[in-house]
Amino acid sequence: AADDKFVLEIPKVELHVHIEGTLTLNLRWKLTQRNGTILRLVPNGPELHSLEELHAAMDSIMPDSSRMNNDEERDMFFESYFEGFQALKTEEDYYDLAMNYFEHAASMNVRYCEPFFDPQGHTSRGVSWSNMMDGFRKAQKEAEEKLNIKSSWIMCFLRDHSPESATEHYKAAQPYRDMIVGIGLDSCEEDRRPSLFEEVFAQARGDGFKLTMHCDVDQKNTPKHIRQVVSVVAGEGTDRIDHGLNASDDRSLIDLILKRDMGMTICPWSYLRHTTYAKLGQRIRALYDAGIKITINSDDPAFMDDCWILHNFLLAKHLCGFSDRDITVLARNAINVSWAEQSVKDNIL
Ligand code: ES4
Ligand code: ZN
Repeated sequence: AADDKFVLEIPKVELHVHIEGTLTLNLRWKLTQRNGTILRLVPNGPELHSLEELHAAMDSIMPDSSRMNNDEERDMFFESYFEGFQALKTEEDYYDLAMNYFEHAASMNVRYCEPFFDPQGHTSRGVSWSNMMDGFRKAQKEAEEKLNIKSSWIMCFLRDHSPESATEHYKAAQPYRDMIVGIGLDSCEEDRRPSLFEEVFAQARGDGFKLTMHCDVDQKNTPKHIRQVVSVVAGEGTDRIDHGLNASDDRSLIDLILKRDMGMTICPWSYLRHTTYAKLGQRIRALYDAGIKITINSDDPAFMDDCWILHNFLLAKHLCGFSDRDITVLARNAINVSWAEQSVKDNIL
């Protein structure tokens, strides 16, 4: 539609996208063929022998076709997400993964991004830091030169792994610190409160990294987790919240987030499996109307019907009735709460 042209063309900043969640089925098939690895959708699932079988397997677990409840669905998502990691081995694989994302993002006029990566999901399979980071770095440089898209990485710790593992990975990443702007926390939140990771986050803050943490939507204890992320972890809370949509139901949380002027990364497509369109629109709108600097992002496009940042902007627009002026505010929010250098921020919109 003609009015979608504005949403496509506005220069964007993306702050919540898991690079492993951008592994499209086409690319996964290509890497699997190249490396001769076994392809499955989930750890104990049947071996898949063609791109068509991979597509069919993914379709069979997509939320709208399923009879699963929220917990089962979340577990199925994580199983399939981490199984995708199996396709990634060589430096070239990591280059291809990152380049594929940068190309999608550039085509939607993303000018700067801060993608997440999950090192523990790679080192645990015996992949070296240099394969991972050198591949990412090569893609990052090429994307800046050829696609006009700048980037800096956010290293996430898997919250279902131990705090000790997080600390080990934090130390091991130091040779690559020039590529990494922030530290995040992701993976399955069940019984894994943010403050378990206080120590490593405090150290990262002391070393000059920015901090953010996932508070997934409608999990057990979500409001408690949001409160820790805002005001407890690393002494004064983190710098941004990833998701955190439940704050919309709690005026005291909204006030805390406003007081600290924290950004929130919202990924509308990710929430469709939890909720109705009306409720989702209301929640996003409540945060926006309260004046919180929310941003629109894609999360895991390859696991979400191939919906990238543009589709998430369009979904937010239709759910919340955002005008072009609102879209501009959202795009500007992402610039403001990004961790780019001021000179980069000044040259986006
Ligand atoms: C994630 Cl949707 C979601 N939640 C938590 N961690 C994640 N990692 C990748 N996608
Ligand atoms: Zn996420």
